[in-house]
Amino acid sequence: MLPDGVSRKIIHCDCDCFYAAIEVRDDPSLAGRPVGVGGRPEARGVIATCNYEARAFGVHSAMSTAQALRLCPQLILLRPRFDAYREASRRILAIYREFTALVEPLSLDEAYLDVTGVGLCRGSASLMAEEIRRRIRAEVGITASAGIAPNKFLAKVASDWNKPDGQFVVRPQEVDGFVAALPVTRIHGVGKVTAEKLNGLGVGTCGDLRRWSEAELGIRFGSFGARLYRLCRGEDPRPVVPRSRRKSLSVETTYARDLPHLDACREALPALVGELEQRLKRAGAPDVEKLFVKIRFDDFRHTTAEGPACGVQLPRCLELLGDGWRRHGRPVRLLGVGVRLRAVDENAGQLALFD
Ligand code: DCP
Ligand code: MG
Repeated sequence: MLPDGVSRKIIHCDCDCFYAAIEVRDDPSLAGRPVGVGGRPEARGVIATCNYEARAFGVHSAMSTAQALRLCPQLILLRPRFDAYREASRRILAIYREFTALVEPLSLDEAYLDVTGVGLCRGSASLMAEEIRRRIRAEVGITASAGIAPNKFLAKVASDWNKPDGQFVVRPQEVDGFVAALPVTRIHGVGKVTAEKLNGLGVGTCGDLRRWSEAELGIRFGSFGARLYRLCRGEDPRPVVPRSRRKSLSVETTYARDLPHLDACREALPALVGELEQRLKRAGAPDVEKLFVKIRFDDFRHTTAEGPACGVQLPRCLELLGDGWRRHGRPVRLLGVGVRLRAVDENAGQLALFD
């Protein structure tokens, strides 16, 4: 713990149009032209990311490639090269770690750094961020943006402020004013549904949100309510947790209505599997060793059915679902599907898989 009155210094670093930037770096003839990285339109592919030239046409991550090509017919569409992205990610992480051991990667191109008490750059987190970005440009050949703030929430918001190739600092004495004007949609976890709900309550900014008591927010938003209460005041106590290699990755859903039988579970599975595939792609398509399906029944008993696999295949997931479901054979509250990842030797230069 820090003594009272001393605030933390958190940097959130996020590379600009990461996959696309690596592609343009490796083929300079692409510079200045709209580039998208993603799957084929015929195969119902989606855009993983695109450069800012393509964004000017309205193309964005997670859009179907077919739609992207309608918006921007001259889009240069490239297959992802995950090896190149992982390699760049590793070099970027090594740069971060020269500044602090407290590095928490969020994905291949994004990380939190806690630089509280670090003496480099005269102890200035802003100068450290400048230096980190300069080195990423010089040593990796792409640009990154950074946010500097007293906590993770604000650092992440700030890194978007002057994107691309920029940075923004929220000083402790500026937090209050900065957050008051912030639209609630900037809060991670406030998606479309929550935003609409808040809008219905007359809440557009974090300042508006402060009119609600913690108890009222709890009633309306469950456990997220307490977090909202703190975030709209610019408070986020989460520490930066240095993470080692990710060992598993999963997605799950609690259903508003219990799934009454196995067939209903089978119907619900493809959506989860699709989501898992997306998450894996974002994590750099790591090597899958095992698949698992997690089931929580209406009586809160739960079970996990697991088996070897070399990728995410729906038929295999359905098999595991059947195995798991038969253990209790009751209505289901929650389904999850996930993978265990193959351990790779960090020193062999194959790591860099984080979420
Ligand atoms: N990614 C993906 N699918 C998504 C979002 C992202 O495959 N729906 C991949 C491609 C991105 C990388 O993850 O290059 C990093 O994601 P970001 O959200 O940081 O997006 P970018 O770095 O591409 O763009 P920005 O400049 O907005 O950070
Ligand atoms: Mg990025």
